[in-house]
Amino acid sequence: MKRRAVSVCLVFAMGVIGSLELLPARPSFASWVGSNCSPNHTGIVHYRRKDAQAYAAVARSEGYEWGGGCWNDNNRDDTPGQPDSNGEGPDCSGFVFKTWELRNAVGDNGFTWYDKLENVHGKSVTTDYKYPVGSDPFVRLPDKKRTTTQYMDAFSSDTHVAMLWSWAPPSDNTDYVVEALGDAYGTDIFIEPYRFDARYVGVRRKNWTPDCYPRCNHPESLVRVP
Ligand SMILES: [Ca+2]
Ligand SMILES: [Ca+2]
Repeated sequence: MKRRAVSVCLVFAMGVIGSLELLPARPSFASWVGSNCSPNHTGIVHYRRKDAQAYAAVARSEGYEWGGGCWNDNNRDDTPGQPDSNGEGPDCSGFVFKTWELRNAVGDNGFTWYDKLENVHGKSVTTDYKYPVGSDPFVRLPDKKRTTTQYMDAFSSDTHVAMLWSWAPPSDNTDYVVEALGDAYGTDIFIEPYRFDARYVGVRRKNWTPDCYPRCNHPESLVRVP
C-alpha cells in the first residue's frame, strides 16, 4: 500500500462539463491511447461489489491521465512523465465511472462493462459524485460512519473522488481506498483520511447485485456438513 503526499486529481473546468460525453476529445494521433486503445463494451444485468473491486484491481499500478480512461495490465505507467499527452490511465472521476459500470444516458441506472482498453471517461465529474441528483445512478450517503459505508462506495469532494477498498482500515483515522490519484502517483490503493475530511461526502452506486448472487437463497448449503 502507498501513502500519498498531496491530492492532485483534477476537476474539469466548469465551462466544459456540460459538453462532456466521451473524453478525451483531443486528437489521438501518435499518442499512447491512439496506438493501444479501442472500443469494447457490453451491457450487463448483474454486477456485484466484488466484481467492481476485481475490476479496479486490474488498474493498480497503471497510469493516470486527466480526462483519460484507457489502461492495460502490465503494472506500470506506460506514459510516465508525460502528463496530458493522451497517455495511459483514467483520472479520478473516469476511474469511478468505469469501475461502477455507469452509463452516459440520463436516468439510466443500468450497468455497462467497458474493457480496460476502451478509452472512455464518461460524463460524470467529481462535482456530480459529490452532489447527486435524483436521476443519477448514485446517491449521497447520510454520513461516512464505518457502519454506514460499504466497500466500493466512494468518497467525493469537489475536486477528487476515490472508492473504499476494504472493510478493515489501516488506522482509526484512515482507510484503504482505490483511486486514480495523479500523474506522479498513478492509479492504485492508497491510505487516505477522506472519511474524516469534511470536504468529502460518501456516495453509493445504486442497484448493486448482492455479493451472494446467484446463491443468496441457499446460505445453509454453505455450512451444512454430512
Ligand atoms: Ca499520465
Ligand atoms: Ca500500464
